Amino acid sequence: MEYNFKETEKKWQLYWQQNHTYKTDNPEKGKTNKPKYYVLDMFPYPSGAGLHVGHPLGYIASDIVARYKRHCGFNVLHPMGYDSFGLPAEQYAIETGQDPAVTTEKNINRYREQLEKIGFSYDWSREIRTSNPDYYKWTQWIFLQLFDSWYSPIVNKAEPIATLIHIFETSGFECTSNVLTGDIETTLESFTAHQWKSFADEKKQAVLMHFRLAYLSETYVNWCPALGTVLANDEVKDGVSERGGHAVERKLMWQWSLRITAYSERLLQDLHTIDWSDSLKEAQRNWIGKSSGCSLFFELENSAEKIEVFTTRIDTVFGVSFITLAPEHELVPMITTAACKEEVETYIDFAKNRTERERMAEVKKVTGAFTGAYVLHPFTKEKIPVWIGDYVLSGYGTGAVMAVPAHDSRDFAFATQFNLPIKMVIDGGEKMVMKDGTLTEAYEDKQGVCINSDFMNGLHVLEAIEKGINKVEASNIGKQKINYRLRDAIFGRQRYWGEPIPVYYKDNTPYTLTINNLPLILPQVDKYLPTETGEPPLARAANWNYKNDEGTFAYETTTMPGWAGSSWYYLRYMDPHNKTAFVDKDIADYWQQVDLYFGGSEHATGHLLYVRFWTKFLFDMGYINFQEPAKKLINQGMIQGTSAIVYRIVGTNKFVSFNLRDQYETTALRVDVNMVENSVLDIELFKKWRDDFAAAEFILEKDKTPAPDGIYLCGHEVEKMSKRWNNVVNPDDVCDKFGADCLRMYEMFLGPLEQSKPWNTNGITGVSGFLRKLWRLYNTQQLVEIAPSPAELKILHRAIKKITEDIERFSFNTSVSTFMITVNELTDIKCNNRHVLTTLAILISPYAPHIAEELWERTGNTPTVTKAAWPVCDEQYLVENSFEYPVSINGKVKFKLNMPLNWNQQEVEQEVLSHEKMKELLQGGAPKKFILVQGRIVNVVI
Ligand code: ANZ
Repeated sequence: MEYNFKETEKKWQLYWQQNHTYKTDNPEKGKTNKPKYYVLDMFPYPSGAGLHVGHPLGYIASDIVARYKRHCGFNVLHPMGYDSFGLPAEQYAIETGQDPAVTTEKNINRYREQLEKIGFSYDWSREIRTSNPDYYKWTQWIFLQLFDSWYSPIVNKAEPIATLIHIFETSGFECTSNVLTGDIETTLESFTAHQWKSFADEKKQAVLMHFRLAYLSETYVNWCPALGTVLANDEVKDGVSERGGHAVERKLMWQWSLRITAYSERLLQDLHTIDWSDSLKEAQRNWIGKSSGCSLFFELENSAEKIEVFTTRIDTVFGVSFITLAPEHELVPMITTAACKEEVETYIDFAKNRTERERMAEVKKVTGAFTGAYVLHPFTKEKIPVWIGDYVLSGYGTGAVMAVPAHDSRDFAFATQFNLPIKMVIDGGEKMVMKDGTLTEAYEDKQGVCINSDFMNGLHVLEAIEKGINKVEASNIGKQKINYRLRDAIFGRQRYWGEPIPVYYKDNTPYTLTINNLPLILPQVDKYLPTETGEPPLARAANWNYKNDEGTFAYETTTMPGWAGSSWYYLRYMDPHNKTAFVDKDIADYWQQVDLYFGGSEHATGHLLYVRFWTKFLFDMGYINFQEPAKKLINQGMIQGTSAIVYRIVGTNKFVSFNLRDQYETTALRVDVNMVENSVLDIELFKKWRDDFAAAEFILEKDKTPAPDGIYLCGHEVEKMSKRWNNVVNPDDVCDKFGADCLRMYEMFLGPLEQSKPWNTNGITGVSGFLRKLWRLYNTQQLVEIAPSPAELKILHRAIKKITEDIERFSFNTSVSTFMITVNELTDIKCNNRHVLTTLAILISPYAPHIAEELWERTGNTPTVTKAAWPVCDEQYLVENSFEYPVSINGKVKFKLNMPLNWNQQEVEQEVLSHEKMKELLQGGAPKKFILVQGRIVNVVI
């Protein structure tokens, strides 16, 4: 009887569903509970396209670990859900007028169906959807907590805003001290406790806004007119929106932001505590971008104002030949002289439409304008011109640089462009690129000694930096400073399909709702577009207002960004139906961090930074007792598509096969990969694929089978799996054709999990053949209930050892080969031992759970194999108990003979001398001496 995967897979999927096999229990109070293990996949955004074979790669790996850990006796949390708010659903809504809630639901159903087919062991009773009001009630609640908190530099953690109010009430605020502001830049003026108490509520709220972790402020944002929304820095790639590739410009707008920058240092330091890949940690480190240096004030000529710069290279201060301000710098309008006004304004206009990234990336295109103003050098008192240039970013440091063209390449390019002086102050010896005694490019190395630098002359760069900072502080012209590149996270989107921000406005002052008013349900609107006056779509909602005793107030109309719901979802899975808290504290104490998190590395500076930030905040507030969301993280590689290519002879409807294509002038065309098997095109399907190919003709490879007509061979290209390239392979189709177990094993077999690799179905038949062979091993002979033979035990325990080690180190591809070898060896020795085959069923169950259940049942066990204890390797069976001795005569090896290692001299001698070959060699003579070196050699002296 052949293996019928269709029947088997259906049978067990139904069984699991009906018996709630994968339901995970929360700990019971007062009981000793099983140890826990939390394994999580990044939840998908349910797009209209459904899953392709690349998506399940990580899900299969995590499922193997989840199943394995259950076998090992852990209480395993392995949930799945949907990140269901977001732009694509909304774009679709705009195009078709359909409610995104409806299309999202439809997409989710399709995802669920696809996931179920692959036999994942998710506890579906814990499913969450970020767009579900029961869920986003708590996303909104976390927003309220952020709004009601500030980051206290005194205790170095977030605290309720009430503690700050208390400080204001008792001691007021001193703007020159950073006791309360820490690293936060603020324009807030000092006030006394007495003044604070006299402030109107509106004023108090405005002051507190400078401290709240969720705050409203007027900031420059990446505005994408085509999408009608603000985008986060990580959603802008190469100056255009990551989604859709639309132009992005800078715009000053009132925005909600989250003060992630308060956590910069902790986000950086705690990277040491987690087991994430080095490249991912490096990406976060760079994104946070810590740099230490100092601030320095330059006094303006003929003015009481000063320009403050941030520099990491105070050692070069005597090389400053101009100052560059960001075009947005607040002093620009004030200092620009009448003569320069027009040029400066034109330039500001030009710079406005360029994103930060463009500005940083375009080193070659140097632009700027002279303000007409001068500052005085703090040490030499020399007059130095002030320019504006958009290579200086307004949001970084102080938005102003002291330009040292000899030692900074951006300043060098600027000086060259505008003919400004270049003064060398570091002697880097031969490493400097010179022509006629002048530099041809900036010498940027932090190596060399100071020259032309007054009190720093002769010092090495690093010594000079230290001495320079000391001098600056002693002279009261600046101070030591640490800067982070990380920006606060903009939290409002001018879009419909997101969580409403639970805020209403009274006289332009925002007030938050209380928990009793949550969730603030996303209202229905007539269109998913901005209003005629440019307000976000929520402004269209009829009768959508906040009402209390004082009156009726308008709600905030922006919604939360796509990353809000995913910043805490791992906590909700622990306690998904809790109506009174986002997660019960005891339950969170039990499950703790995610032990193993699988997901793509593209989330390095988005989701993975935000989820760390929210975790730290919730920890600070005492809601959870851990500071990092995931102990270990694995980035699975991408599965690329293998596109299939046919070659059309130019000007005809004739297609030439791959090996013959050089004889013609052709154009390449990507065909649907589902019409191609082992590179051979199914011509009939191709003709039906598109009307214009119905009458297509073919030049075939005649020498290839099947004769006599030959075959059409396609060419291949490895590229992203996408509808655009016709190379999408759907997991449902693979399941229908080969079965889910085969898909699972094959995806693992493709290669190391972390590597990207092309999907190539050529090898899948091998895995499918293996499963059939496995089936036959259990189904050709009557199973026997006797003690296993040493040979059987050896094969079995070797497999136990190898598979256990493989899973422990996430090397899933090597396990698949081990299974193949094991099944071959057991087949060779005609194993029909019930004990051995029962154990093998457990071993394979994480990888191929359906067939494993069936084999487990057929070996006389009661379901389900998923609950069976993981077998333990007994090393004694692996010990070699026989040896293939080289048998020599007078030191020359004559033949080999396999003998048990525990035989004594007499037994060995008897066996060797009675062997046919030996008798032949001795020709009746008796040996003079018989030498045995145990486990090594036998030598017969004649
Ligand atoms: C003088 C100098 C001389 C600098 C020199 C560098 C080399 P990181 O390490 O990235 O923090 N800078 C400061 N603020 C800036 C802004 N808003 N936009 C663009 N550039 C800015 O870089 C710090 C250095 O970047 C600072 O040190 C400043 O240039 C520049 F030989 O000051 B430096």
